[in-house]
Amino acid sequence: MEQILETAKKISSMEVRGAGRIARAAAAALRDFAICLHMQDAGDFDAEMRKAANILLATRPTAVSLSNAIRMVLRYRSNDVEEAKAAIVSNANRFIQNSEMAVERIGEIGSRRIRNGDTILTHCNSMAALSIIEKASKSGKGIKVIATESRPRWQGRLTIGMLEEMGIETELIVDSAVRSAMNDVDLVVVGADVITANGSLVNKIGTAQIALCAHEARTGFMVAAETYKFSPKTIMGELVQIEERNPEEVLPGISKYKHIRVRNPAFDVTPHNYIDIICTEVGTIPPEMSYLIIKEKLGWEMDEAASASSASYSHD
Ligand code: RI2
Repeated sequence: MEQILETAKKISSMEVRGAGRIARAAAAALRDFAICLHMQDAGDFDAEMRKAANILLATRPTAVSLSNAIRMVLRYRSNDVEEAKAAIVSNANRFIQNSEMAVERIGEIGSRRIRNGDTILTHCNSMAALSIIEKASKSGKGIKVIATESRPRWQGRLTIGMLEEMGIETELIVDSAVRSAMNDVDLVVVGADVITANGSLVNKIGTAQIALCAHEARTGFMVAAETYKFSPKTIMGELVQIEERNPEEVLPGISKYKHIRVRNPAFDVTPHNYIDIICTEVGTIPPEMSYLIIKEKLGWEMDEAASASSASYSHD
């Protein structure tokens, strides 16, 4: 269980971060854990795998990519430990490969909506959003990017590092400069932690105010989201839990204040009517079609979504 705890620590401390990356890290950790488990009894094996899954699930409560990845990896039915292991290894490898391919494909599809000379605003550090920007630039379109700092974890600094590598002209702004920058923006492109059944977006804190500004300025707002970022649980009416992180991330040394409370929600909710398009690996969709992605692409049955709504995780 040591490797699982190690991966869990990296995910909760955000050493490994980004909804896609954490999903792939969890899939790889479960695969490696299964390979190392030496047990004869299938029931004991299942119980250990469930325990490992629950540890990983508890790390970042908002990102549905994590629970979707874990459910895909642990989709097996066998009373034979070796057969179960083989299924887990193959499921995990397939998930990781598909996830990487999805990011590439999103880049190809989404970049078609970017025109030569466009200025793109992006928030936080999303591999899916950056894939779109990179593909647009590589296809010869002269583009400029405005990147937000993304307080309190400064993921914008990761983004500008990557844009620097790509050779793309970039401006870094503080999060609160978004409205004054918006008049120069042609398209906002952001990633996703969760897309709900009604097409709303849960993404890095600050995304909702960017969407509001874009809406008011009549600027397009595109979301880059692999299909495993869509939440089956929301079909059953469940609300997305917003992760509240350690206040120290916002105000180091907070304990010296007696009357000050710091809130540190990691994500916010952007209503679907502020989103023009969601770019997935199976094509661009209006947010209103999110329900169909959950039903048809993720292939979740209603009873499965219902059981995922219960407090504890369980595999097939
Ligand atoms: P990709 C990140 O969350 C950001 O909110 C980003 O928009 C989202 O994951 C998707 O990232 P965090 O881990 O999967 O920084 O597109 O809290 O890389």
